[in-house]
Amino acid sequence: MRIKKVIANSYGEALGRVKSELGENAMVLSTRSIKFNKDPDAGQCSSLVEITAALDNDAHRETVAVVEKISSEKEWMPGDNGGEIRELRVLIASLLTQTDKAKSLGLNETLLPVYEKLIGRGVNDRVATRIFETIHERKQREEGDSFMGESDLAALMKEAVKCEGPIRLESARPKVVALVGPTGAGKTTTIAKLAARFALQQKKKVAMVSLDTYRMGAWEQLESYGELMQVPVSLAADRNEFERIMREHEDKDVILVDTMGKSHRDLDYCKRLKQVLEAAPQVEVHLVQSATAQESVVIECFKQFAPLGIDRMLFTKLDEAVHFGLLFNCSVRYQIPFSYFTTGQSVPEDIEVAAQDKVIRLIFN
Ligand SMILES: Nc1nc2c(ncn2[C@@H]2O[C@H](COP(=O)(O)OP(=O)(O)O)[C@@H](O)[C@H]2O)c(=O)[nH]1
Ligand SMILES: [Mg+2]
Repeated sequence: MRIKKVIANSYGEALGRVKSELGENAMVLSTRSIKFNKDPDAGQCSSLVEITAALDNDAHRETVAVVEKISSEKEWMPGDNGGEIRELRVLIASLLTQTDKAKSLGLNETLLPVYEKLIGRGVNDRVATRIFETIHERKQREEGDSFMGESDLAALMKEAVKCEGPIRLESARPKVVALVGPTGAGKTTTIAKLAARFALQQKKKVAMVSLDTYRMGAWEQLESYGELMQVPVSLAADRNEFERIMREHEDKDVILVDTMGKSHRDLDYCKRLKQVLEAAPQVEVHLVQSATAQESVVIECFKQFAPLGIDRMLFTKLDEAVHFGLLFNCSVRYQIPFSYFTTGQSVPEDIEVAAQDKVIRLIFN
């Protein structure tokens, strides 16, 4: 990386010199205003501008961060000059659009802020890059600058989000749905919400089964919901018991299976769970995760639970999440349909069927 400091009378002049000395791919790392008294007797004060810039083709991401930082840090500016900040942003944005990465993604002045917005909303860099590569390829195929901006981007992203609607009940046999996932993700609460949907709203025959023999209180939690809704709740300690309970509930429309909360680091746990669930060959597995979880933890969970065969992704605690890029990242990475989103602790209200529009709105709004 080549680093260069330039001092000039104005931002425009300093950026012009950066460009001419380091070339089109130069990136601004920091800017500073230097005040000095031209003529102390006359009280005349003037200022110069110092820009530190670097030349590094892979530093696009850092530069995006620098732009964000510059716009949030006003104290380096002489006075509170909004006009100068805007002018500087425009100049920096035009510099950014000249980097190799921006060029390869077709990030012009319209698209660069949209790219930045996606990154700011938690869409990861690799996923965002893939989106803009697709847009760029489409534009080149269609020979024209038909891409308008955020609304087109939203439409394109919508295509990548899969939703399969609510749990579909089958007439021939009970539908068996198991919620799996890390401790505290909201499995038991969500089972109660689903049971209420089916039993109270749709007047279906419902049973709840808990495989959570590990946590004190987990069973009582489900049982008290069962009592309120008049839905039977059973506890299965092993595969034989689970098989027996399945036979007992052959007349039901839907059997909702709550699983134990164990750490995603317990690798044997998934093996044991798989053996038990195999007693219900048609089981539909929903992986439950919190929308507030760290992406690295979410990725680990997908790895851990993958041997069960994950049919749906179910995200909880949307009410507590700040950014929703995680949902989109998971859509692109795993291509598994969403089933439901939960939005609070109230049973049965705080649950909704997942929808493509909702995911996109959450990301952009
Ligand atoms: N804010 C919020 N809290 C939730 C939501 N779903 C569950 N919870 C809370 O998360 C905690 C753990 O839920 P629980 O169902 O016991 O998780 P489990 O260990 O996966 O069974 C409880 O305090 C729930 O009330 C949700 O959508 N939003
Ligand atoms: Mg639980």
